Amino acid sequence: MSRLVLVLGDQLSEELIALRRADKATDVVVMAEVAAETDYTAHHPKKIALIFAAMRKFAAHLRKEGWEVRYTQLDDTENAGSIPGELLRRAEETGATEVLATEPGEWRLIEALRDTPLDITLLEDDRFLASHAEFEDWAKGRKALRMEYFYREMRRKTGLLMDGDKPEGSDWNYDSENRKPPPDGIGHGGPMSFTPDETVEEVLDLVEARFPKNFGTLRPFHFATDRGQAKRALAHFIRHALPEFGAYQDAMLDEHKYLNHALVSPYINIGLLSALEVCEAAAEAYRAGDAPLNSVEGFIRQIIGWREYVRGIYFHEGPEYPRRNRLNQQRALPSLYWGAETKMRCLSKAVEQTRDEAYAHHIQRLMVTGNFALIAGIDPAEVHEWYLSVYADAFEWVEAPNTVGMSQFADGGVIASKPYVSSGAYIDRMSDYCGHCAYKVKQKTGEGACPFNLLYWHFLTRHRERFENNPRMGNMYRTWDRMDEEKRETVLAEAEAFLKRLSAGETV
Ligand code: FAD
Ligand code: DLZ
Ligand code: SF4
Repeated sequence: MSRLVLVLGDQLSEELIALRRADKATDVVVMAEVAAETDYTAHHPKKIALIFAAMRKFAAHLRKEGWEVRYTQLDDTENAGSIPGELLRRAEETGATEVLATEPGEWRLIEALRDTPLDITLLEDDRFLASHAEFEDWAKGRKALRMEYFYREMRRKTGLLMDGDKPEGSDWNYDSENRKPPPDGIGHGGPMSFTPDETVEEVLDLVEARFPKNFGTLRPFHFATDRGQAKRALAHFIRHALPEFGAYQDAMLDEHKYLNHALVSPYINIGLLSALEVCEAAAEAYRAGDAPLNSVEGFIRQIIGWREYVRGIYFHEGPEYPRRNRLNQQRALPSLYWGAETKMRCLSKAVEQTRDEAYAHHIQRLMVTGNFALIAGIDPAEVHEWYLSVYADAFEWVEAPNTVGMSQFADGGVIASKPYVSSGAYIDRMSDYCGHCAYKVKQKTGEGACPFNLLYWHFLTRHRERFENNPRMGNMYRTWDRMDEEKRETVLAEAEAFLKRLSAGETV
C-alpha cells in the first residue's frame, strides 16, 4: 500500500527527510497551494508568488526524477483549502492511510497535523544543524541562553572556520571590525535578479487576481524560484558582496536597498539552498583569499549562529511564545507601517522598500521599524503580525524570536540581554537618512526634534523599574538623571504629544 509524502511550501529540498525516507516506487508526494496557508496572515504578494512558483517548479523536478506527485493549485475546484484537508482528500483518492511528513516550522501547523485523522509520522527536520535534542542539551541548566556560546558549539560541530579545536584567526567573533558607518559608494550592484519564466508568470497572474488587497507590490518580480537560480544568486553574492559584507553590515543608505547583504534568507528558508552549503561557499572564499575573515566569520555567524539559535528558542519556548508581552505595551500598530505617509525618512524608506521588495535588511528591521515600535509602545502581537506578513523570508520559527524576542523584548530577555533601543544618533551614524529628513536628528526637543530622540527617553522612563539595574543600561539612566528637570519634563511632554498624534492617525 502506498504512503503519502507531504512536502510543504517551505520544504522544497530533495534532501528533505520525508523524501529520503519515502519509496519513490510506491509512495505519492502531496503538495498543495491552500487558503489556510495563504490566509493565516496577509502575506506580501511577492512572498506568495515566490512560494507558489518554487513549489510548482519543485513538483515538476520531482516528477522528472520519477516521483508521482499529486499537486493542487489554489484555483483547483477540488481544493480542500487546508493541508490536513488535502491529505484526507488524497488519502481517499489513493487508498493510503499513512503519511510521512517533515515537521513544519510553525506550531499551528504541527498541531493541525497532529489532529488529522490519518497515521502521520512527523519526522524532525534535519535541514537544521542542531536537532531539538542538541539544543535542549545545550540549554539545560543555563541561566541565560546567549547566542554567542551556542554559536561556538556550532562552529565546533561543523568545523567551519576552525583551525583544529581553535577558531580561525584565534578569535571566535570579529564584530569589533564590523559595523562601520557607510562611506560613499559602498555596496555592489545588488543581488542577482531573475526574469520570470512561464511558470512564474502564471503564478503572478494568479496572485494578482487572488490577493489584490494584500500590502506589497507584486511586479516587478525578480526572486530566484528554483535551486539552479538560487545557486547562481549565492555565487553572485560570494563573489561581489561577501568581501565587504562585514565592514558595512549595519549600514543603511537611502538609495541602496541591499548594500552588501546576500538576500539568501528566502532561499534557505524554503529549501532551495542548504544552510551548510551557503556557509561552506563563504568559507571557501576565505580559504581562497577572496574574502577577509571579518566578513566571512560575520556572515557564517548569522547562519550557524543566529539562524540556528532562534530556531532552537522557538521550539524550546513553546507555542505561546509569539504572544508574549512582558513589557505590557498596548498601542495599536500605526498606519505608517502599512504605507501611510510619514515625515520620518528612515521609517518611510524602510516601509517603502518592504512594500516594493518584501525585503529589508537586518538593521532596518531591528533599528528602524523594530526600534520605533518598541519605543513607541506598540503591542508586540501586532508587530509580530506585521513582520510575519511583509517579508518574503518570514516563517514563524524564525520571525517570532527575532521580532518578539530580539526586537521587542516581549519575551522579557530570553534572547536579548537588553532592549535594542536607540535615539536618532544611532540611525544618523549608520545611515544617510537624516540628511533628507523633515526632522532634525541633532535637535532633542522643540519644533522639528527627531521623534526617536523623544521616544527613546519616554521608553526608558516608562520601563525604569525593569531596566535601571541592568548593568548594560545604567549609563543611559545616569545620563537621563543628569539632565535638568525642566528639560526632562519637556522631553516627556513632547513624547506624549507625539504619541497622541501617532495614535490619532495624524501624519507624523
Ligand atoms: P544577510 O544580512 O546577508 O545575512 C545572511 C543570512 O544570515 C541570512 O540570509 C539569514 O539566513 C541569516 N540571518 C541573519 N540574521 C539572522 C537572524 N537574526 N535570524 C535568523 N537568521 C539570520 N530572518 C528570516 O529569515 N526570516 C524572518 O522572518 C526574519 N524576521 C526578522 C524580524 C526582525 C524584527 C529582525 C530584527 C530580524 C529578522 N530576521 C528574519 C533576520 C534578518 O533580518 C534576515 O535574516 C536578513 O535580513 C535576511 O536578509 P539577507 O539574506 O540579505 O541577510
Ligand atoms: C507561507 C506559505 C504560503 C503562503 N502558502 C503555502 C501553501 O499554499 N502551501 C504550503 O504547503 N505552504 C505554504 N506556505 C508555507 C507554510 O505556511 C509553512 O510551511 C508553515 O508556515 C510552516 O513553516
Ligand atoms: Fe529618522 Fe530622526 Fe533621522 Fe529623521 S532625523 S531619519 S526620524 S532618525
